[in-house]
Amino acid sequence: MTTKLTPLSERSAWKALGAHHQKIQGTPLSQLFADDPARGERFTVETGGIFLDYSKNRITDETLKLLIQLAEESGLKARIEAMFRGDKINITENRAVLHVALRAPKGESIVVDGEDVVPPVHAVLDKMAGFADRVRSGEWKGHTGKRIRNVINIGIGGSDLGPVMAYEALKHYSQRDINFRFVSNVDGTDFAEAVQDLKADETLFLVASKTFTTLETMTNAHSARDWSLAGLGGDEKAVAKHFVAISTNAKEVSKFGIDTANMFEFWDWVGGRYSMDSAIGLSTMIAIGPDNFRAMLDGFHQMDVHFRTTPFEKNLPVLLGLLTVWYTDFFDAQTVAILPYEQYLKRFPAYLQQLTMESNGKHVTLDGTHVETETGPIYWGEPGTNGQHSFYQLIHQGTRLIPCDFIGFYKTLNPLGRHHDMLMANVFAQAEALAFGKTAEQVKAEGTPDWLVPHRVFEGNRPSNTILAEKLTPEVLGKLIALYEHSVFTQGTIWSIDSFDQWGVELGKVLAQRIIGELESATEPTLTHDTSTTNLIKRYRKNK
Ligand code: G6Q
Repeated sequence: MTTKLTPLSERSAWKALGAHHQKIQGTPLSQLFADDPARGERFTVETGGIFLDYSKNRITDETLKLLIQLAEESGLKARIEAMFRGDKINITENRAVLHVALRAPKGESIVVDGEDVVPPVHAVLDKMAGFADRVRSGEWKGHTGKRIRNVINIGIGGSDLGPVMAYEALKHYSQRDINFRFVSNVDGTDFAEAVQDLKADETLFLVASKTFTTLETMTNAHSARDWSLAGLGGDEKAVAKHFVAISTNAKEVSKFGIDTANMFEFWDWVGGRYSMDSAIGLSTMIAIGPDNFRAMLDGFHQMDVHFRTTPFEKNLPVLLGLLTVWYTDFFDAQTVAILPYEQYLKRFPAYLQQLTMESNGKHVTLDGTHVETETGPIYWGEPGTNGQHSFYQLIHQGTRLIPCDFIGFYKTLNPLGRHHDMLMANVFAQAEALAFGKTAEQVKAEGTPDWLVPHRVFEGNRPSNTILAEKLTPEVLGKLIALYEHSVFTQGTIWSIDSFDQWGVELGKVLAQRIIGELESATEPTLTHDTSTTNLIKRYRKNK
């Protein structure tokens, strides 16, 4: 099913933005700040303790007005409502997109195909809580009667990146006498290293797979089963005590040998990369406990309400999304750097890579035509201050424009001498240096010899957002993730793309299935690939 859309280039705000860009692109940030002494306070917005300073962006009031007009002309309001209402906005898979239902409070109602999905969401959360409490307290025993000391999540993509990120982000709140590990790669090293120092009778595997057919996950799950049985004397009954499943596919779960009583369900209206707050987050809940998990959901929900009800000019995810469109399409920015100044957020950039790039890495619009502009930028990043000693050079003095999101907190979870002030001084210093740079005159005035001056000039005019919150709690993490989820939604709406499918990952999977047979075949296979692929396969077969 396709809908006819007004092409982006025909939306009047888009045309106006093009002309406006011509007019302001040469105006440096230093000028914009000089012209408006209140800019640093004016271009900020706060909701539920998440503060966004977007003043160091190459925008004026007119830019904002036009970007908001663009959001309106692109039907953002109606599309937000359609998502929250449970309309099947993922048109290529004919699915509703309801990660917002995963954090809807009890008593709310969202109906999909005639069923209110909120009560089942809470039933699964309650079941997860019961199980998590039993594992945490030691009441849940392994096959030999020992308590669980190791929890290993087996999953990949959306069934891995969220759980890993959340575990790392919320480690401060985790139960420290249980080890948490994550196996995703089909490379046997991932599994081998994860279990090499563990005992099977103390180890619980969470097999997290929406489809329960994913090659990597099922291969790892089978190896885990073999490893467990080998360590537990081969008694098949052990599986029930050492394996639980998180899936939408009860049939495949029982086929694997996991009792569906030990299955935690979710639904086809939860996309993989939007699923860390569903049962896919079971490892998170075991680590931090049900109360903290619910606090995280509450954080998500607060940002959902903000996104749905706040006028665009004060709406954090909308502003963040529109700024990304502004740089991607008018300044030809190729990437966005995510720079958390919080060690616990070390996997946050990797998590956001999937969220943003799998969602908006599309070149076809909802009506099946080729997009007219660039879409999803490349997201990447590392925690500060480490990045400063490696790739920041290119952001400061390279030839590319790289909008940056700095994320910092007023308080640290690990107060240690002056560390936190030093850390935060670097956030403010980097954003300042990027925006305002250092002129040749300033460099000369420092006594720099003439020949060296050009090397030491910082052009500045490099945009960034600064996001601040009190401290990294489960609630704040939920808000931050929802902030980016809805920013992605905003971008996808402007570009009129389906941010919720991922057909781009299919072709490689199909080809790999065929090649697996060719690599493993006992007789010489007839290869009909291109000459490069054929040659590589032959070479591998000869040398393996
Ligand atoms: C996410 C994608 C993808 C998915 C994995 C794992 O949006 O769909 O990353 O999460 O391919 O899929 P399963 O959970 O079905 O194993």
